[in-house]
Amino acid sequence: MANLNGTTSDLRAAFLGVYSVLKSELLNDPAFEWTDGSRQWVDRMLDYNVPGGKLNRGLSVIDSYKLLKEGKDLTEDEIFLASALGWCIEWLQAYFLVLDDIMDNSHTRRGQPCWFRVPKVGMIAANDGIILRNHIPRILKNHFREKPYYVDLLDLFNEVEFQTASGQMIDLITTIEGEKDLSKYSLPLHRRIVQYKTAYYSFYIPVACALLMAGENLGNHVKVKDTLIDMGIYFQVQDDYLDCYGEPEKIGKIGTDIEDFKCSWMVVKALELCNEEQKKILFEHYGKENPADVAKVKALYNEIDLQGAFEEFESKSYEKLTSSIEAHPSKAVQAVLKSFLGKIYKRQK
Ligand code: DMA
Ligand code: MG
Ligand code: MG
Ligand code: MG
Repeated sequence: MANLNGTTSDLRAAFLGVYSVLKSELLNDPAFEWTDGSRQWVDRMLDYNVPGGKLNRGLSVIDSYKLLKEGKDLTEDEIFLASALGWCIEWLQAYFLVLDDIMDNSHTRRGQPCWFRVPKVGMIAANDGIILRNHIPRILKNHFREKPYYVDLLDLFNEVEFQTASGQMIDLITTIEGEKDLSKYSLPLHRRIVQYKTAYYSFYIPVACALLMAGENLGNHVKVKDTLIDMGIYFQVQDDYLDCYGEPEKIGKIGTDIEDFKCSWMVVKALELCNEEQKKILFEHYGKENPADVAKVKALYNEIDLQGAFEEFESKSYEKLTSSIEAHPSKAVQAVLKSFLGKIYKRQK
């Protein structure tokens, strides 16, 4: 196995090595009578949906665990276990993304067609999402059953899944056909949506996994959780910004938030900056499939310099997050949080 105490590219290679191990265990799961066809389906579905992202969430379990161990070299076993937890988070993400792309009617993800758009997949993708979700407790059972923190891990994944699905629900019910109402969109509503749909599974769970592995009680780290949630909110505002202004070649997906009438940070901020006349344009054209309507909304965003407003939000968030990080008593915890913030500040993808 490549050395996970070494460089970043070694780390990625070794992390991907653990993926192969976990995948082959799942493809030989004795709880199912496999056929060649079913095994090939799951094999291809996993390769298509699980390992192709930035892997930030997964890799940060190892990173965080290492920092909590204050730089001591990790044993092979610790590296494998931290990687397996990292992959459980990547599996969780794959599960949510496969279903999110169906619900958001998206086109591409990670530079390729969304899974449900692949020929012969279609709505089988819905069940594939359920399969992905069910792989998580199987991985945990295979590798953590005997650990004193096994129950806490199961509970953590359950809680975070519930929070994420609840966030997705409020993201989706604001866009119900016939009930679209821009005047309901506000920063507090946006905050609620993104806290639940993104922050717990993207920022809290990787650190929580590392803390559990290090023998910590999660109840003693509420302040760490609060900082991570704020970081997750900042991360989703970036996602909302990139949906409109990101380059599809870099972010690997084509934005659909304007068409989908999403309660995005962009539209919420625009509502705040618009005069009455501009508001009328927004009310008329937001949430329509037609490219001409989308273009009208984007032209308005340019007119009110929404990019400038975002840059201001970005630097203010960075300052606030930095001081909240520096208020943590433990240097190891500070290092974990700073490493996260460094990875996402001014991200282009
Ligand atoms: C992402 O929301 C949240 C989850 C739980 C997948 P989104 O629809 O803005 O994500 P993306 O822009 O990646 O489709
Ligand atoms: Mg989406
Ligand atoms: Mg979505
Ligand atoms: Mg988005």
